[in-house]
Amino acid sequence: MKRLFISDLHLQAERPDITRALRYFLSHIAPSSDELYLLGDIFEAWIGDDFADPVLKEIQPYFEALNRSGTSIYLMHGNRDFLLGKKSARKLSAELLPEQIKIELPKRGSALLMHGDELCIDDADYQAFRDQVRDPTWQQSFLEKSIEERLAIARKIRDESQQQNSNKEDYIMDVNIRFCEEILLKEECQILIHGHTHRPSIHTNINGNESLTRVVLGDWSSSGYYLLSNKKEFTLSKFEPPEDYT
Ligand code: LP5
Ligand code: MN
Repeated sequence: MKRLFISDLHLQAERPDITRALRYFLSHIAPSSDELYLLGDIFEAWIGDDFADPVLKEIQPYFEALNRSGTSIYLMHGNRDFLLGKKSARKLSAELLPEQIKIELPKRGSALLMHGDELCIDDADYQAFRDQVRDPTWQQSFLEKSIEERLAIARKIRDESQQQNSNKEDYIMDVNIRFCEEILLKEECQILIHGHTHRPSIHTNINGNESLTRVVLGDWSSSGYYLLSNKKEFTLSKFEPPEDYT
C-alpha cells in the first residue's frame, strides 16, 4: 500500500506556478500511489461551493484522471477552505474526511491525520476566531451573502490575519507539543501527520517521548512537498517540475 500526503498548497488564480506544481504532481508523481491524502488549505480561501473557482476547473481533469487510474483521494478541511463542501469534493474526485482521522500504516503503527490549526492552542485569538467561523449558524449567514460580499469579507479577514501574525511570537504560531503528545496518547496513535505551520520536518520524538513521531508537511510554491509512506519508505520530499513542463 503506497500513500501520499500533501497540504497547504494555497491554490489561487494569482499563483499559476502552484497550480503547475500540482498538475505535475498529479500526473507524474501520484499515479503510482493507492491513496492520496489532501490535509487542508488546498485553496487559499474558499467562500462557498457556488463560486466558480477557475483553479478548481483547471485541476479537475487531473484529479479525475488520477482517480480513474486507481488512486483513492481523500480531502480534509484547513483553516482557509473549511467551507468546501461535498459538491466541490466530488469535482476533485475526493471523499471529504472529518477534522481528525486515524489510519493504520503497516509496520509503523496508527497515524492521526489533522490539518494542524487545532494543535496551535497557545494562539488564543485564533482559537476564538476558529470557534466563531466553524459555527454552523455563522457559516449559514455568511453563505447567504452575495459572492462579492463574501470575497470582500475573506479579503478583510486575510489582511487582518496577516497583520496580526506579524506581531505574534514564533511559538504561538506553532503547535503545542504537550498537546500533540496528549492527543496521540488519547487516540492511541504513534504518528501525527499534519500541515498548517509551514515548517516541514519529521520529528522523531514528541515532548521527549521517543515512541512518537510527528510529520509536518510543507507549504507549496513553484515547488511542493509530499510525504510518502509504504512498507519500505517513510520520507518527506520536495519536488519541482522540470523547466520544460508547461
Ligand atoms: O492561514 P494563516 O497561516 O495565514 O493564519 C492562520 C490563522 N488565520 C486564519 C485566517 C485565514 O488566514 C484567512 C481565511 C480566509 C478564508 C475564509 C473564507 C471564509 C470566511 C468565512 C467563514 C464563514 O485562519 C491565524 C493563525 C495562524 O494560522 C497560525 O496558526 O495565527 O489566526 C489569525 O490570525 C486570527 C486572528 O488572530 C483573529 C482573526 C481576525 C479576523 C478579524 C475579522 C475582521 C473582518 C470582519 C469582516 C466583516
Ligand atoms: Mn492552515
